Amino acid sequence: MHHVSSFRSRLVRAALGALAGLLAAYTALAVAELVAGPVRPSAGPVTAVGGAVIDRTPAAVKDFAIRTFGEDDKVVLRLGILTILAVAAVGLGLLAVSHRRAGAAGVLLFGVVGAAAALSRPDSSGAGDALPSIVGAVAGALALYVLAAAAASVPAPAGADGRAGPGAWSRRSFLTAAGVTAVAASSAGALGRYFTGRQGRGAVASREGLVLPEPASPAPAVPAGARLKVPGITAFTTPNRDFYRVDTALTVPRVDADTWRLRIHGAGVARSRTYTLSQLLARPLVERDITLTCVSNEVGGPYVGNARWLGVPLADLLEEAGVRPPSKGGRADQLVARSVDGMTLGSPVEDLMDGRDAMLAVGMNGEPLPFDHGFPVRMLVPGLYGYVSACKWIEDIELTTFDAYDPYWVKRGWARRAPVKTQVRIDTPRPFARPAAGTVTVAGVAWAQRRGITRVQIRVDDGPWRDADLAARAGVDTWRQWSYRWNAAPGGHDLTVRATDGTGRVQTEQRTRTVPDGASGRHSVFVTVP
Ligand SMILES: Nc1nc2c(c(=O)[nH]1)N[C@H]1C(S)=C(S)[C@@H](COP(=O)(O)O)O[C@H]1N2
Ligand SMILES: [Mo]
Repeated sequence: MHHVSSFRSRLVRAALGALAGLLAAYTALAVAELVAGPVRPSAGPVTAVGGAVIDRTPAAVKDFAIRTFGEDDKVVLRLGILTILAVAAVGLGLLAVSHRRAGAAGVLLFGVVGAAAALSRPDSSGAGDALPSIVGAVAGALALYVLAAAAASVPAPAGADGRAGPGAWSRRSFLTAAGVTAVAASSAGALGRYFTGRQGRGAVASREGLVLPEPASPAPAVPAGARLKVPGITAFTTPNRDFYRVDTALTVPRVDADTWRLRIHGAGVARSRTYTLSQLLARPLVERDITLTCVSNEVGGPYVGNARWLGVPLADLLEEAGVRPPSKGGRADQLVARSVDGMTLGSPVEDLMDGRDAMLAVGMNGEPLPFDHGFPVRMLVPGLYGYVSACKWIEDIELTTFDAYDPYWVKRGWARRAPVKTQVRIDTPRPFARPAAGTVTVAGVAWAQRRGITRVQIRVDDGPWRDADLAARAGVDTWRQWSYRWNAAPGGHDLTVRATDGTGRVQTEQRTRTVPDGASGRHSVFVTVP
């Protein structure tokens, strides 16, 4: 009898301790959110730690995460962090029932980790970024201290060894304290989200109020024959909602276009300049269909899209600023674009000024850039992978050299220079499809930005290479659809494709990984014809 009650009372205390730990963690996060909200939402502990994890992820692991979780990788990361926090919170809660100070100190330690993460982020703006984690942790530690005291003094049933000291709290007092903590923390969290939301609403209003000017140079018409009507083929123009998204932002920056500025400065810039969005929009704009590709795209992968972009020609701005390409004696060979979230991307100045349609894009498929894709302004350079060119939420352009500065991805093992490799993808049939015997239309898209696609060939099993039918050519900077009518005989078959670019070069057979400068090799799909 005696042992059973003592065991039960210990169990109750443990449960209350665990609850105290979880509530303390909840309090810490909510208060941190309240502090971060009005200042800098990305300095909140979960976002900061998640960002710091992303920053430190080696190229290969980052690629693995993107491949495995797709664009849900950030949700997975966030859930992972919250899970670890919950487990730690329960642990600290149990500890705190017997060692109150140690438990509270543990919470403070987590605050230090969060603060360090926030300070280590590339977008950190100084010591203030440590505040959300520190203040949150102090609140969490206090909550744990008080709740653990209440949990520890819940009177044990008669005969148990846990003496209820003078002034001991009853179980009901614990529940009251817990309830008060929960309500206070929820209110803090809600207030924090309100502040964050208010900033976001300003940005949303500025985007909704933005009227894009007509382009001085409209996009050349896409020939009707450039869009094939094959079921399952990738659309020539990717709708914004379907456009792939790759970035390190755990919370998508919501930039207010009315207060946004772009600065251009650095080596060879006669006088540094700052532009508002209205100033950029007052310039002659170009509109172009351009295919954007991510270096993390596996052979046959989904991280490529084609949109109609509206933007300010970048070369004009650079020339006005006095910048010359290295081939004309310019001092800077690298342009480093920096975003509001601290991302840095470096592009060769020579490429930006060689006549291609490098631009500061403001429009995507007829609307202002979606927030996910860089509102209000992003860079876009045909022929270069996104990580060396396509800076979203851009706010600063610095002219420098490749010797002097390594941007974000280069520091993490990716190549300094990365022109897009020739690739072709089979969209239909899907891998392991079971098409009926007879005529099967095999189709997909091929891209080699700046060079264009002149030929796509397909091979069935070990047979000869046969020419696929190419859709009409829309331009060297866009992908090109293709199709092939295959007379499918029963059995298992490997379908392999290869493309030839405008220089006459056939895409290499050699398989490489995405790291450091993009995957090469040929896409093939296995199907079974029943
Ligand atoms: N600010 C910022 N810009 C960025 C990135 C980023 O992480 N942060 N990722 C780059 C990469 S790797 C690619 S492939 C493109 C993707 O652009 P999208 O998300 O609009 O498709 O954005 C580029 N611009
Ligand atoms: Mo990318």
